[in-house]
Amino acid sequence: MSESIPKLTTIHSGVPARLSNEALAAKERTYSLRTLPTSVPRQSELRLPPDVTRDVFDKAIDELRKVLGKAGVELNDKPLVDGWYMEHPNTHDAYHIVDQEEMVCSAIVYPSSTTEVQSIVRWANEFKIPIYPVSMGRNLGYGGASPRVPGSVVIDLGRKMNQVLKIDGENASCMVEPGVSYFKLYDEIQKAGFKLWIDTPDLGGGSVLGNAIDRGVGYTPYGDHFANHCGMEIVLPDGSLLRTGMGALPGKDGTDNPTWESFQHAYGPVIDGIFSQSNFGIVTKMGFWLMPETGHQSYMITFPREDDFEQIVEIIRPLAQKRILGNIPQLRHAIQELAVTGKPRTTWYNGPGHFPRDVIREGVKQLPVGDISWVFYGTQYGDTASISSQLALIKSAFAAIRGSKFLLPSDLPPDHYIHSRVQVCSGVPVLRELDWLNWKPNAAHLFFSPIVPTRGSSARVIHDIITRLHAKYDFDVFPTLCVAGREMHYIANIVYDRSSEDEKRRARELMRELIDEAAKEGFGEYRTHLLFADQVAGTYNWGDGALRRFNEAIKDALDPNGILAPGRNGIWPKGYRGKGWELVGEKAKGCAKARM
Ligand code: EUG
Repeated sequence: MSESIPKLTTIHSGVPARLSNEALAAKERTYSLRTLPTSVPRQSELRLPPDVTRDVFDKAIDELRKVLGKAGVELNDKPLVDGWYMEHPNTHDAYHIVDQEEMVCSAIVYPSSTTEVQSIVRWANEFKIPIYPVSMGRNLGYGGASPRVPGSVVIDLGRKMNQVLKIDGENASCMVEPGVSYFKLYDEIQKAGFKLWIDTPDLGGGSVLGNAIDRGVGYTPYGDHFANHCGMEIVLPDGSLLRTGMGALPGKDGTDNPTWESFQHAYGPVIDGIFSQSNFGIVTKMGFWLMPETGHQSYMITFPREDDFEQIVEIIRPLAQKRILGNIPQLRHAIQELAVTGKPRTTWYNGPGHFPRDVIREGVKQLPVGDISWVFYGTQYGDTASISSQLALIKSAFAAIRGSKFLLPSDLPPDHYIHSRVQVCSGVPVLRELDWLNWKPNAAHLFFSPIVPTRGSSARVIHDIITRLHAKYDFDVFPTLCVAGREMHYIANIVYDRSSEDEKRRARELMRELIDEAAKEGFGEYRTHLLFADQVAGTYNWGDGALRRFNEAIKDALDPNGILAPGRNGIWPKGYRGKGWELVGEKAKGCAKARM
């Protein structure tokens, strides 16, 4: 099987050489727990775009082949293969929460330049065919590569547009194309010998550009990916090209502006934000700041009682606001200490229903962390003296919690998860987080990701909602909280078995109820799976839907034909509105089967 691990040296989405053994092990474990066949015959034929006949579609595809070449256009008419994280599909959502065949594209196209992206956009306008750009399609847990409107043509930008265009050692910045993964950017920086860090999320296979425009999060001081971008190039829905920030001002003698990757705001309205989590343009280049290498020390603090939760959050708030904490730390529940061992759930529990608290307790007692309820993973940065003064403050603040323990990586065995945290928190992209996926056979995951005030009482409210509803729908609760000084991203990772229609239905119902219950408390999601986008967008309805109307005005102005990613992030072009496309329950238009 090892030769079947895609390598970064042969494909942009591949595994770096340093991780090939780990990747092989991850693949073998995932497949050993799989009961689903690799693929099943398609139930229905090629899924056409809405209101497009096969004849018109074929003619349109012929036209596109003239521009992109035969190999640049691929019909989605073969059996669907879910693959695994490093060999993910661009034909559908590998982590399908509806029928595997429900959210499929009609074709995938592979532009090799911005000019070709512009041609594709003009083609879409001519034939009124919806297009759906993905950078790499690894937005797993949020919809993967699947389009919101079935039958759309997916533009796989990354396959051929995957260059690190620039690394500037002095300015500590870079400019990348959509197909550059964290793995690739890291390798290129090492190869070139720059003493610069990247900022990576928990898994390193995603697109740097794609994650940032979905406003993803990482764990060095540069962890807010969108906040640390600088400069964009965008293909607009009419096929024209735009540069934001200082990039709008041409450099000397036709060069790029010398401060394109240096100053975000430039002059006039800051428009970069409207190209994140939207369907207003296709980002083909994006600049990022890189952090100069520095000293770092990761640590964990464990807490014995479930009820320590509120106090932990109260202690984090001032430490984060004063920037004593070095990064966005993660607070995890003890059950994650079991999950990140990579062992299946049945190692500890074979009974019915969700994982009982006393079984978590018995499980963690056997681990080096012992009988705990919560774990805080933090990292401090700088020289030895400043790290030790920061740590003194942090230790004394958390010492207020009886029975809390402070541990360094050197206090834990070499196979403990903390060593993976050390890498992530110093900008080294990894694969370790995949171990969660051995929890169940055929496992897939879905994230519920509300924003909640960094306040003990609010933390309790959201945690109780999440715990109660997970119990109602029979799912184990995996809380990971990324806690900042004023708000926290509470990420509840719903792990479900893709072979079970019943689990998928329960996962959907759980999500829908979570979104509604959280919204009643004023908590909204920072990001969501594309099938919940309408519902989440609908909760941001202050002023009788003022934000939705504003987004629609922009959408209609920029994309009058409604060809670009209709429905993404709950923004529908005028041609789709009020026709039943919005999905807030189990049914919506455009779906082959009644049940979504
Ligand atoms: C995680 C964090 C996220 C997210 C999805 C997953 C972490 C998983 C902070 O954002 O959106 C361990």
